[in-house]
Amino acid sequence: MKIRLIDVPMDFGANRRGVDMGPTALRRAGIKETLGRLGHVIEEERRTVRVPIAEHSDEGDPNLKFLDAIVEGCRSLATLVKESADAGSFPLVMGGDHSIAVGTLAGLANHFRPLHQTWGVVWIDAHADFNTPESSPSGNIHGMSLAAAAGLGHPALTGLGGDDRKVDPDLIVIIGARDLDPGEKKNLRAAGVHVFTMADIDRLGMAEVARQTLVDLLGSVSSIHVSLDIDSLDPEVAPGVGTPVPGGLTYRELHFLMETLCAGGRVTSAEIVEVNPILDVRNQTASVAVEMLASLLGDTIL
Ligand SMILES: [Mn+2]
Repeated sequence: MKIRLIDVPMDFGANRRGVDMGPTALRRAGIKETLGRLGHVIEEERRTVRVPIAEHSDEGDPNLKFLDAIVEGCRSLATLVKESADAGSFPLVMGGDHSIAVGTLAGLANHFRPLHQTWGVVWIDAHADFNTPESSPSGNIHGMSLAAAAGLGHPALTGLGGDDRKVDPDLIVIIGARDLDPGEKKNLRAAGVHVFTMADIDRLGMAEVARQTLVDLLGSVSSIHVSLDIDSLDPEVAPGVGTPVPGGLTYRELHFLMETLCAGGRVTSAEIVEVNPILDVRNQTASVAVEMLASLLGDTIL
């Protein structure tokens, strides 16, 4: 398979500097070599997603911090993601904070729409990123990106790259959630997004969660996008994240989920976000992220 690496050094959506170095950390952890060894042809997206420097930028509305800078970066990312998918290359977007999903999902929507193809999103995250400016306690846009893709929130985000709704909320599955804001919970219920919380994973086991995701919830779609927020893992496994939440996925649970998604044969794009090397321990979090992506992209035990 052809895989196109797209670097997005974005940190405007989070409240911590450092996540802009995520793509560098993933490269140091050998993402290119690891995926190459699996037999993939790795392409480099050489055009840069323009992200201004935070200290030179104006925060703007405290309920939508750095909206202009994020919209600018996401617009250019949407174009690169669409072009990669149109060219038959698997877009692998390397963040950056999770606000970049606004761009990734807009690009995918613009790719799939003319093909009349149905597609779904598996969002693996400690959070749901389903806030609106009204419900968000922090005003950080990385907590609003999935809602925006589902058509909820500020028009500059929901309308980015075209139509207001990028993804049908019925075809969004969140896995690993354990830290949701009160207004966000209401948004999720009203939209009809399916959420597997950590408690669901405890009760059902990851094998059953993966089965329900692929068969019961996304059985009808021809393509699946995987958005992997590395803070879905327990902070003991992945300490280099801006918003760690205890009680997360084990190394093995996430690995098994990646293997099962791969075996389903319908994953056609992915993004990895929130790797923050300045909060990390010897690049451990980026290394774990690379191992997880390798499993998503065909690495098997036997
Ligand atoms: Mn997230």
